[in-house]
Amino acid sequence: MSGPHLLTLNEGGVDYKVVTECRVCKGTNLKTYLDLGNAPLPNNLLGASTEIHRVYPLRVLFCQDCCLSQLSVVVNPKLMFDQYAYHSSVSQTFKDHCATMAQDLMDIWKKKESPTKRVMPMVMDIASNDGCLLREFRKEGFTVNGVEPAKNHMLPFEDLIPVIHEYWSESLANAYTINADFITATNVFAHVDDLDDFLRGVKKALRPDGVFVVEVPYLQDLMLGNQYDTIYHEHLSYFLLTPLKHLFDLHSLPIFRVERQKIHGGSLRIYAAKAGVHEVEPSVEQLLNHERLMGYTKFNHYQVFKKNVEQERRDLQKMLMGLVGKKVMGYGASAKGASLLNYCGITPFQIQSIVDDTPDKQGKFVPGCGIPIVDFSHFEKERPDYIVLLAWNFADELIKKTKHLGAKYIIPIPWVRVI
Ligand code: DWN
Ligand code: ZN
Repeated sequence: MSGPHLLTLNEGGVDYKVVTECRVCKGTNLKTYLDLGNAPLPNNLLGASTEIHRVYPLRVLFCQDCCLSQLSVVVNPKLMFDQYAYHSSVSQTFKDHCATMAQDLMDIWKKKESPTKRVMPMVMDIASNDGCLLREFRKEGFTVNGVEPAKNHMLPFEDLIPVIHEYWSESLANAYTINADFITATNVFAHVDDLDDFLRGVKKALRPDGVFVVEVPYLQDLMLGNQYDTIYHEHLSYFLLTPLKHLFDLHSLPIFRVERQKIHGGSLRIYAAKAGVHEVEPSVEQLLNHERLMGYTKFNHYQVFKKNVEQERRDLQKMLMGLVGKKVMGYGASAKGASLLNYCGITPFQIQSIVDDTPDKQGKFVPGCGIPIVDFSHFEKERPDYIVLLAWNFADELIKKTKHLGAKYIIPIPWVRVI
């Protein structure tokens, strides 16, 4: 949807490519089930509301061969991730999730019986962002290493955590002797175009009996929770277990356990290892059956999503138009927030500003809709009548921090409501 300052699409330019084959199975049986129009890159925040920026088509395709949902274009990752405004440590809920994950992996390590077991397990976190998960691993007693392309995510020297500032790839794995007991990749697998190269690198960097742990937003939760706002250009793939199993089998890295996690509106955590190392647990077959029985392996199942999304857009627009004249602020200048605001055509006319506790985002503007991002003190100064929770996945945490303001809350997902 067009916001106030959009440019036209860069047809034929070099900053994105059009997807013609499925990134998992290489099939060409791809069918569109959702078109969200043209959208800007949600974390490429603007220095001024009038700053020029580009938009790209935002369309989701379903592969009728392996059931992977994927965007119809791939934007050059360097445009999105060389500088990355998102800092995962800002959320306490996510920090707690990381602490639990570190304990879970340490439990696996403690139970492991092997004559070649190290004293301290070594974990490498791919796309380590601001080191949120690495710090929790270190507290648990792991030796830690990070890989993170964003140049603005250099960890302070005092942290003593080595980070390779590159994009993960097979050639990077070849360039270093890594030999990790665990490799983790949370909220990055959906960002990756060449998953084959990524997995070849993982296989190379993992010890023979090492474990690879991936967390991705789960497509079933996205559909059931009407989380259309989590569709944006950073997320190239929307995963079910079905295509993930297909992909990991192709690389002889069988998934031996799968868990559903609550984080980020519902995620899948999968555990994989080299063939023959771990017995495959029943959780894998159970979830595959569930996806099939619920209809997720058939295109028809996805067609209702479009109607729900359009209805939600109308409802949000109607509610916000009804509040014009009131003070309405947002909380959480999330990527999903930018996606939602652009799709729904919201401007500073309806939401005057958005508070975000990430210093890198403050003083900037959400691309497309031009809404300013401000620091927390603005809540105290402005005393809003309504706060729109644009990071609804952290609603409890955001409400706890703002309860004293006495504002009403608007939660836009899965359906627009005021509490
Ligand atoms: O995969 C991705 C996910 C995991 O994270 C990305 N591609 C980018 C990012 O998506 P997002 O921006 O939608 O994620 P969050 O974590 O839902 O964003 C929350 C936003 O809210 C951040 O900008 C931080 C902010 N926030 C805050 O200011 N105060 C959050 C909390 C909890 C707070 O107390
Ligand atoms: Zn496919």
